[in-house]
Amino acid sequence: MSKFSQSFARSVLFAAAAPLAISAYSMSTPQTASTTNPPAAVTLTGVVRDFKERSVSPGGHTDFERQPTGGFAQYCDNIQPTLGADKKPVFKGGGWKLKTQWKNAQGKNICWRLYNPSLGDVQGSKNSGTDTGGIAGAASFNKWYNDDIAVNVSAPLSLTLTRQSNGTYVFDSNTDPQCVALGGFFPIENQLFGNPGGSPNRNFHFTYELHTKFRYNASANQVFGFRGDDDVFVFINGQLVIDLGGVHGAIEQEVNLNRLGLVDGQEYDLDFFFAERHRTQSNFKITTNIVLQNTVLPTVSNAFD
Ligand SMILES: [Ca+2]
Ligand SMILES: [Ca+2]
Repeated sequence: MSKFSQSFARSVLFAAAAPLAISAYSMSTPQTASTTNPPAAVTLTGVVRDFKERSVSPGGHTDFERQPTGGFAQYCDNIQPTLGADKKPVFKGGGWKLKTQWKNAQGKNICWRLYNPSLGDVQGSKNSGTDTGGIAGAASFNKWYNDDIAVNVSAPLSLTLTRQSNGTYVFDSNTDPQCVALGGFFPIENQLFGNPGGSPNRNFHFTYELHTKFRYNASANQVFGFRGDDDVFVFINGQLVIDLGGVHGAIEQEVNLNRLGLVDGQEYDLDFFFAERHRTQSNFKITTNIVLQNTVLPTVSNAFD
């Protein structure tokens, strides 16, 4: 069975508010952060927003299939380091094209903001000058994760993270059967705005947001990692901890929660924002040993028949 919904079948939960609910959604009671009896899978429900590329008129969004001035690459520091009061990321600009990755002592890519030489981190480097990474500005970025009938259409979308033998929870478009069959992460294939043509003719150009919470366990070495393309921004406790901005191939970055000054045993938010902006690939992999729980689902524009 696929780990994400492509069919948007009706479900009881969303029948009143959103006919385009998803078949993979679980009605089970919320998971608890028990480490003695961890769930075999965690299903998270977020909002997918479909867009059309910038060359489509009318209705194309200027940031989709926009090549950054400095070329296709990872760009950082274009988003405000603190999540907006409305729980959405805020464009800042003044960012830069990454030259070499910031890494932890284990050689894993980390967010430049979390660099801590006392932990054995390796300092990365940036190219000179500023570059927004193919984002026109605050007004255009604001549409990425907000409904606007002029440029997007939204619907609920669930992802199921499956517990591995090593205790981590994974959703990976490289192994999910439905993704493998489509050649990548295309959860709204032939849905919403439909496929745009081009090669391959998949429904590129969409965003996905997830709002979750978890309980911090200081002794559990809790880690959240993402690998994919294009932009990904992750906030924990409202602070930017993964910054994979830009239009690029699959890139990995992870955050260890012990870096963040959290209070042991307290509950925190993890807010996740993804954007698929460019052919010809769409990759998406979450790896975490955190038992994430759903929080309030943002509203969707497809909430009517
Ligand atoms: Ca699209
Ligand atoms: Ca892409």
